[in-house]
Amino acid sequence: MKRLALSIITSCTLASTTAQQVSENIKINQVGFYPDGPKLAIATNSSAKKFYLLGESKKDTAFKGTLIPTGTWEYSGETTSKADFSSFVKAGKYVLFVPGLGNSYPFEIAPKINENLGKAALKTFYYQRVSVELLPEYAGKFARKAGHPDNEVLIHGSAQSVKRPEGTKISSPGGWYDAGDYNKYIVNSGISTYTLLAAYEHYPAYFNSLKLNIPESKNEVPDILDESLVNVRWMLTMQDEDGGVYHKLTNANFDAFVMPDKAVSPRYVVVKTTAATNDFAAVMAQSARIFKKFSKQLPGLSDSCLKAAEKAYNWAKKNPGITYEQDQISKSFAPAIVTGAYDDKNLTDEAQWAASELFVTTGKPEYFSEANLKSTIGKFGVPGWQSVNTLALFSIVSNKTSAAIADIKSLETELLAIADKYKNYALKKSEYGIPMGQSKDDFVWGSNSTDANEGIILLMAYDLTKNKEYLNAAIAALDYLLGRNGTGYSYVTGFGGKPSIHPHHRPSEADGITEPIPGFLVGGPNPGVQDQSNCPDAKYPSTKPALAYLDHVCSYASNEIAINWNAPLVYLALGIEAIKAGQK
Ligand code: 9MR
Ligand code: 9MR
Repeated sequence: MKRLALSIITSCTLASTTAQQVSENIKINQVGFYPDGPKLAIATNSSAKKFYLLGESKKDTAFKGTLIPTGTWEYSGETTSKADFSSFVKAGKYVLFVPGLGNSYPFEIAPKINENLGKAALKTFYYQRVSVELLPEYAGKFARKAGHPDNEVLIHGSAQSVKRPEGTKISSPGGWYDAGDYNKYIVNSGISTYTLLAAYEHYPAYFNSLKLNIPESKNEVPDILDESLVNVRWMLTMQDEDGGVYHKLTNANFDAFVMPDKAVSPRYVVVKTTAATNDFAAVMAQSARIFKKFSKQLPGLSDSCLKAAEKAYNWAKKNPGITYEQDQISKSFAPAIVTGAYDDKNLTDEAQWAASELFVTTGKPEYFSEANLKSTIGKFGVPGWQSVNTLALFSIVSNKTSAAIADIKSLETELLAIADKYKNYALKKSEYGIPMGQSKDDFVWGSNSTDANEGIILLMAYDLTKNKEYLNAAIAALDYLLGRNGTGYSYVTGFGGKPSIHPHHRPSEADGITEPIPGFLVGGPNPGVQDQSNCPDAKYPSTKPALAYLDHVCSYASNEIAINWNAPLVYLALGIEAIKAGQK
């Protein structure tokens, strides 16, 4: 009798502990949802039939629903059930309870739910600034000394010219650190800067009033443009007198994991390449038209950008096939350079992008014919640093450039066709209800940026059609990054109940502060595991595409941060905010 009573008590206690426990098997956006937006969670490896939405006290059931089994996600190996509570609209703080599993991480339902997240994601660019001190009034506890003055950068043998022989010193300060490392790469700067400027260009009313608390916040230029300008100005210093643009400004080897001011090895600019020069031309052409509206505040800037763009474009036309060959360069010149390559053998998309941006800015039809976008219909894809012609599509479609009118319909149709692929997959097929994972190839180095860039395509399609399904699929792309994914992590530092906490990011590691700088999107699952040798003491928990993620500082192939990953997060989170606020 006594024994029985005891065992009843034990099992009751167990049941209630389960009820209180956070379950790793409930995948949900850990930041939260808009009251009038879609709300979905995924229960994995569970046979439960019902789910319960509980208030903060975890006692009252605010909503009860049926779990709908959806099968097995091949990229994670989990069986999945959907918990859809979109019809529940009351703002507040909640957890989702699934019998047999436990509670989800907490989340909120609130208007403007992505505002703080989006602002933090944008503020990371300030934290990546090169050559300047970060002051406590803007950086809080992450204040730090200036690093890498870059006012005496050496011309590497690979970059020498008659006017600038090897060893000549040039000044090329400022810009943003690329990633977890301290180098600056034009190719990756191209898409990153474009994406922030495009966010402004597509949602000007929203960004006109968005404040980030950066040193320029009090001037009369929107903060997102001030921040972008930091990198635009650096990029301008990377153009040689003949119009060509150096591929990167770099150390010979990666710096140690020290704060920026402690990293003092010599810096070089290396060979001028076609990709870097055309990416530069595209961003300068885009800058010229955006900063034209601020010619009172920034006199002469727009003209300088356009001149630089045209000069670069002409250089690339004369030098259409110069790829970046790091091994070759290192064999021919000293020192050998072993930092990021951003090498790309296909240079057509860069030329198309540069011509298209010049067309949108100048209206000159010859640029449009040179871009020859028609030849790519049916072959545009998700943008990335290596694949930039879809950015041309974005600019032409959103600017409705008149001379292109005859062709604009086919470009719009193309954009919608790509978006449909992701919308239909997310809303009709995906076990997780996400655009991500339609193909195994989505899970590459920096896979989280694939997801965010898919989100941008969906927002562009929403903009064109006002069909809410595109918006909902874009929100699902953000849900993925914030917890509704195979690993259950929120891949944005500082956000959610289970955020990434050990990014491969030198300042976050070396600053002596426990938590990483907030707002960074880590690379995400990548079954390539190219960093195995750098992680002798830590193992990826799985090599399944959606689970191959390691929250360890050693893991640069799954847990680094990078400007080209954060920029689409900014666009996605704040683009959604702008739409929800009715501010185009
Ligand atoms: O920190 C570097 C990171 O930014 C790069 O993405 C990565 C791949 O090129 O390399 C990292 O540097 C590592 C180097 O490749 C090997 N030695 C250890 C370095 C720091 O972990
Ligand atoms: O994001 C880049 C990824 O697509 C490549 O596969 C990888 C290896 O070449 O390099 C990544 O870029 C890194 C760059 O080379 C150096 N800075 C850190 C970048 C992010 O890891």
